Parts: sequence; structure tokens; C-alpha cells
Amino acid sequence: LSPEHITEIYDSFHIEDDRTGLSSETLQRAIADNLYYIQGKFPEIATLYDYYMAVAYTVRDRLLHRWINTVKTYREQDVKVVCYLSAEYLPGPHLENNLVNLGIYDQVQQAVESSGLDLRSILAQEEEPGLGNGGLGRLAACYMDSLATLEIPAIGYGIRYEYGIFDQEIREGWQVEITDKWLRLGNPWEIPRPENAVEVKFGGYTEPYTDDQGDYRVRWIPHQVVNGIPYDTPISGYRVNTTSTMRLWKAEAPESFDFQAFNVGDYYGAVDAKIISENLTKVLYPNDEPIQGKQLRLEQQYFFVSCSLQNLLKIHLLRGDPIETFHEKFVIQLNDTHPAIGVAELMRLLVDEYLLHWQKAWDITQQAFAYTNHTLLPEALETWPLNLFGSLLPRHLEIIYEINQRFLDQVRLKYLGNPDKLARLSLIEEGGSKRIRMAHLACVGSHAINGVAALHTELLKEGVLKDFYDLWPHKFTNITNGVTPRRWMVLINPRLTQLITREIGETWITQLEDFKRLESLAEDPAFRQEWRRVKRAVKQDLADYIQAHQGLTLNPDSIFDIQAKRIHEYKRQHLNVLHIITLYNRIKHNPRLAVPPRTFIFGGKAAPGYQMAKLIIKLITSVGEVVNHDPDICDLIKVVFLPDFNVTNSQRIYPAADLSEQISTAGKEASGTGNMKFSMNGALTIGTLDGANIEIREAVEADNFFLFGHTSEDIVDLKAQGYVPKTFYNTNPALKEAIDLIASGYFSHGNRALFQPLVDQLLQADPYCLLADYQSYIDCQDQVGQAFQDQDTWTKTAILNVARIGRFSSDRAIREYCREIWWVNPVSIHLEEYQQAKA
Ligand code: 6GP
Repeated sequence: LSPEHITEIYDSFHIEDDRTGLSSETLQRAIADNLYYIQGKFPEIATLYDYYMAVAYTVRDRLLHRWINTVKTYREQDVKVVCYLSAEYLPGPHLENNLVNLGIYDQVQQAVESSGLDLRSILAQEEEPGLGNGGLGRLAACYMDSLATLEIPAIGYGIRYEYGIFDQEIREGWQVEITDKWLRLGNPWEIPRPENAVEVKFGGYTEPYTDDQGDYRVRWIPHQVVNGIPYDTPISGYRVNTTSTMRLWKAEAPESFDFQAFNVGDYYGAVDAKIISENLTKVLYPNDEPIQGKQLRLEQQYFFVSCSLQNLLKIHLLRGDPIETFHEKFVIQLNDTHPAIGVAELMRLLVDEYLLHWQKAWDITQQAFAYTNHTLLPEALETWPLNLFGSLLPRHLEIIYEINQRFLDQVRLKYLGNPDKLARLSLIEEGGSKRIRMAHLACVGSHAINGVAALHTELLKEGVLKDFYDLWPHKFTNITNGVTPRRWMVLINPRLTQLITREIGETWITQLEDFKRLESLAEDPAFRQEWRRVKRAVKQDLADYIQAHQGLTLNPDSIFDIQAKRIHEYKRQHLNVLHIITLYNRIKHNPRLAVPPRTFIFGGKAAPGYQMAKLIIKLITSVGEVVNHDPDICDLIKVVFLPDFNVTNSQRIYPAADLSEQISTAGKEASGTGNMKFSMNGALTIGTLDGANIEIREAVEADNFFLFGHTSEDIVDLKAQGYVPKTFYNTNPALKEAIDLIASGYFSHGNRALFQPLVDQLLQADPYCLLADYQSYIDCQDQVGQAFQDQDTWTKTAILNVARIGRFSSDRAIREYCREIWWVNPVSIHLEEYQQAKA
């Protein structure tokens, strides 16, 4: 369309008040309208889900209004945009978050109630997008929230998995995985954009040719082409107009391919091809850290990365910018190595498709990319067998060879040939079967490399990425993770939010450092008492939920001692269990023992193929079964396993904790973010010197943190000296008794074989040093028990934890990324005059 034509169309636009107005009357009218015209329902036959959809569409209209203005502004002002590439997102339910961010919770509540409905039950209808496994995916969602709130132009690119992370059920104490059919009833938050489909190639071969300029070029003739269809979800910022885009790609078979096959008579073959293409985005791999080296997984990675980069280049050219300035307008953050293939793909696009010279393309690529590492676990470092890689992405293999050759030439000059150094730095792992090292590709192709907590970054520099650090120290930075206080405080803990806001105002919601103002209130007995009342009410809520869902009665005055995260040996849920059994044994030996009552709550999913993690779940539930019903225990200990830990369920958990368990083996947890959510909601932490625990402890000060265990250096020394877990077992009677009780079949109806693999692992190898940390953990837990008896001091400590947790907002983290890695600035969005919402 010509510019004149566009202006003419704009002038004739009238955006209806019913789609933008924020008053409860307007909202009520809009909800009824959407129920009729979107859902096609009338009250007599409408389900609660229909009402949810009607409310969601009503809110989405308000978002679209802001979203359109955002996109338009970025286009007109040609601003620099952050592109977050992530194979996973865990945004949690959208509706309530959008009500909070738009500031219309009360109005919508009123609108809904005027129609005789209840907002909480409508909100409960939403099926959350479980498009991630854990920490990494949730971090991406917190960052999207902060980017929008800070008015930083941003797009989050990812995969629209048809089935997200499985739903977990517990049957006879075991985890059972149920497919997550989250799209079954429709998703009101996404808008498909089939007109923006892009083609992604796979397989085939390459051939050289000479272009018009006489330059040597390469053409890729693929074996298969898959279409990527973008589905856009608006991501609102808190009380700003900025509304960013989360663009997720779905794989579809290209129509043309089907017809081709149809014409030669192979109709079923064409349908098969269609099914194969669409399998690409069918399901999320449910492995948390050790990634699964399946071909389909590499296909997923390449698919979404290629779609996203093609899309970015298109946006860039549409804005009228020359291809050479791409890196001035976009910065691309690699969320771990899952999208690292992007380095080779951008080179391919620039060199093969846009015909730039290699060096020019390489400068653009290096300046555009930055890489975040999220794990030190060696088994989680992605490498792909060269054969598999080459058959799927033949052109990328050539490009990686070329990158590697030029890179190693540089290294050779610097280290005078040192072959060990070359072998260690190479993008290709030699020996046995060759493999491509994705972390190396990410490091070489990026201008910045960061870890996610201070210790993690140091360990990266000393360990996994040491050779790269020696080569390019200037590329390394630390950006400690953060979480969004909008979802993790305002939304999940309205009681505490209200209490805090009454005292210090509401600036903390976007400047969490303002929590500092609570510091003096920690000394105020009346305030402490109110704080306690809030905590008790929130604990009661969780107790009611557990009563209703599991029929278990909990004592809200007991210590709510919670460990909620993926189940993994390095996170040591079984160390927590050893403490439970130790307490149990003590009470059994001395029924009159004065211990404060405790409720142990666990939540978390195990990767379906990770047998040991599944056995840990069975151990927790089995111990619970015995302990919860043993009359000798007099309800002093309760053990609960909350099934299906996801964003929705986690929101009930964080506010209710007195004690947050952050007990990973030092040096193993890159950062942790649950630790921040618990602390922000007034839990005290028991933890090791690992990940962000270290910085949390520094911030809240040592006296307000329960520290135990070996340091990461101790652990290294321990192992270097030849760690023998049996020594700890043989010399510590309480530890021996706890382990022996598991081994005896006491918790498994006499079945001694059931937990044998777990017991053997602890006694023979204990790779995560539970036995070495056991006594220190028990002593520390005894201090916790003591401290909880003095409720007033405990409350003071909890208030101080909150007062000093401000640094762990994702707003702070995003500001650091902007300043140190992205070099981007905020851009405010004004709603256009004629589209101004009439509140
Ligand atoms: C996780 C880390 O385990 C966790 O410590 C960290 O807080 C989180 O990332 C966010 O940075 N890592 C992953 O989930 C993962 O898949 C490859 O790493």
C-alpha cells in the first residue's frame, strides 16, 4: 500500500471504546459481547471456561491496543531491539498477570461479579503454557516481563510445542507422566500469523557455483522443507504501555510439497511427509539438564532459530535498513546453547542468501550474538555427533569448519601452535567419534559470555570455559539472575503486598531496592505481629488446599519447610529426606522429645527417563506414608508431596514457606531462582554456598541465613583426596541408622530391594556428597528448630530478608544486560490520540 493510502485508511479508523475502555461497565459489556460473538455462547449453556475465554479476550483487546502502538513506534523510530532466543518459556497463566500489569484487577472483578460470577474461579480455568522444564524457561519469562516493564524493545523467540512439559500425577507414590494437552480448549492469548510463514530447509547436499561478480559461492539443495508459522503472544509491562511480543514457531508442511507428491500420485506419501514435518514442534523434551541427544531435538533447535533469524532479517530490511547494519539494530541473546546453531545460521543467511563477504558477515554475527551459560553439569553440555549434524545441516557443517579453521589460525598464532590448547578450544571434539561442541560455537560467535551468579561465572572461567577466558577475558561478565516481583510478589501474595505497600508505598513494585525501607520496621513489634498474621493466613491457604486435594490435615503453626524444584540428585532432595528420617528416629527413641512441629513439603518433576530421580520421589512419598500415620509421632512431622509442580502450583507454595531448602552440592547449582522467590515472600533459607545462595546470604547478612555444608573448593579437595562415603556412614550413628532404615524395607512394606539402588549409590559413590554434608545439615536444621521457637526473632529475620532482597529483581538483571551486553535504551510508548482509552 502507498503511504497516502495508509494514511487514508488510518484516518477512517475508529477504535471502539468497548475494546479499549477500562471502566467496569465497559468491561462487563465487552465480556458479554465476547461470550456471544467469540465463544458463540449464551449464559444458559456457557461453561466457566467460556467465561474465562470471554474475559481473556476482553483483556487481550486492551493489550492489543498497546501492542499495536508498541510495534508501530519501534518501526517508526527504528530502535535497537533485544531478541531473546530460547527453546523454553514458562510464562505461567497470563490472565491474572495482565490484570495486574494493566491495573484493572478490581474493575474486572467488579465486572465479573456484576454478572454473578467469581473472578478466582474464572482465573483457575486457565491452562498454563508449560513450554519449559524449569529454571531456564522460567527465567526467560521473568526477563520478558522486566523487558516490557522497563520499556526495552524486545522480542522473545521460541517454539510453540503442542505438548508442553508433562503433567505429573502421583500413583502409589510414583510419578506418572500425563501428556499436557494445553491447547485442547483453545489459547486466547496467541495470534497466528500464517502470512509471515518462513521456510526452513533440512538435509540434502551443497554445491559450489560462481556468482555474477565471479565470487565463489555455495548453494544448499535440501532434502526437505518445513514451514514455520509464527504465533504471537503479547507480553505486558507493569503499568506502562509497552507490550512486547513472544513469537513462537509451529512447524507445518509446505503446501507446495504436498501437491507435488499428489501430482505424481503419491498421496499417502505426501500425507506422511506432512505428519513428519508437523512432528517437529509436537513435544517438549522433558529433560532438565542432561539434554537428550536426539535428532529431533537438533531439528527443533535449528527450526526455531532459522525461523527467528529469517524473521529478524526481514524486519530489518522492511524498516529500510541496509543488511550491513543488522547488529546495530538487533542484539541476540542465546539462552544457553540450545539456539547456538544461530551463529552458523546467521553466517549462512548473510553469506549465502544476502551475498556478503565472509569477514563482513562474521563481524556482524559476532557483534549481534551474546551467550548465557546456565549450567556447569558436564553431562548437560551440548555436543552433536558430526555425522548426524552433517546429514541434517550439511551447509552448516561446512560453515562451522570454516569458522573453526579461521578461529584456530588465530589461536595458533597466540599460543605458538600448542596442540593441546588447539584441541581443547576447537569447535570439533576429536577422538572416537567426532562431535560439534555447541558451547564453543556460542563462545566464538558472541561478543559477550555470561554466567548467572557470581560463583557460577567464576567456575566457568576456571573450568568449563577456561581456555576461552584465557583467550578473551574481556568477553566474560556475570549477570546474577533475578525474578519478577510482579508475579512473584504482587500476584501471588496480595496479603503481604498490601501490608508492605501500606507501610512504604508501592514504588518497590518496579524498584525492588525500595524494600530497604522495611528495614526499620523489623524492629517494630506491632509490625512484626501483623507480618506474622499475614504469614499464618497464607500458610492456612496452602493447608486448606492440601486438605481439599490430598485429605491431609496440616498444622499452620508448624514450620513449613519446603523444597520445590526439579528432582535431581545434585539438588539433594534425598538429603532433606535423611533429615526427616533422623528427626523421626529421634522421636521414636524419645517420645517426649521437645521438637517444634514441622511440615515438610516437596514439589518437583523428575525427567521421565531419570530412574534415580523417580526413586527419590517414591522415597519421599513412602517416608510420608509411614511418618504421617505413626501415632508415636503425634503429628509432629508431616511429609507432603505436592504433585505437578508448575508455575500455577508454585504460586501457592512460595508465599507459605517458613524455610526454603536450597541444599545443592556446592558448585553444582548455577544460580537457582526459587531461592529468590521464597526469600522475597519472607522465608528464611537453609542453604549451601552455591549459586545465588552466596549472594543472597551476603545481601541479607550471615546472621539471617542458615548456612551449612562444604564449599565448592572443599568438594573438589574431598574428591581429589578420594572421597569414601562409607567412612561417614561408619562413623556417624544417626546417619547410619537413617540409611539402614531405608535399606531395611521399613518404608517399603518390607521390600528391601526397592530403595537398594539409592542406598548403593550413596554408600558406594555418593557423587553429590550427601554423606559428607549430612552432619552439618542436621546441626543447621537443629538451629532452625531452635530459632523457630522464638517467633518474634524469627519474624524480624524474615522481614530483614525481604528488606534486603531487592537486588534479586529481574529488573536489576535486565538493566545490567542492557548496560553491559546489549547497549539498548528504553523507548516509551504513547497511545495514539484517537485510540486513547477512555477509562
Ligand atoms: C538452570 C540452572 O540449573 C539454575 O541454577 C538456574 O537458576 C537457571 O538455569 C536459570 O539460569 N539451568 C537449566 O535449567 C538448564 O537447562 C541448561 O541449563
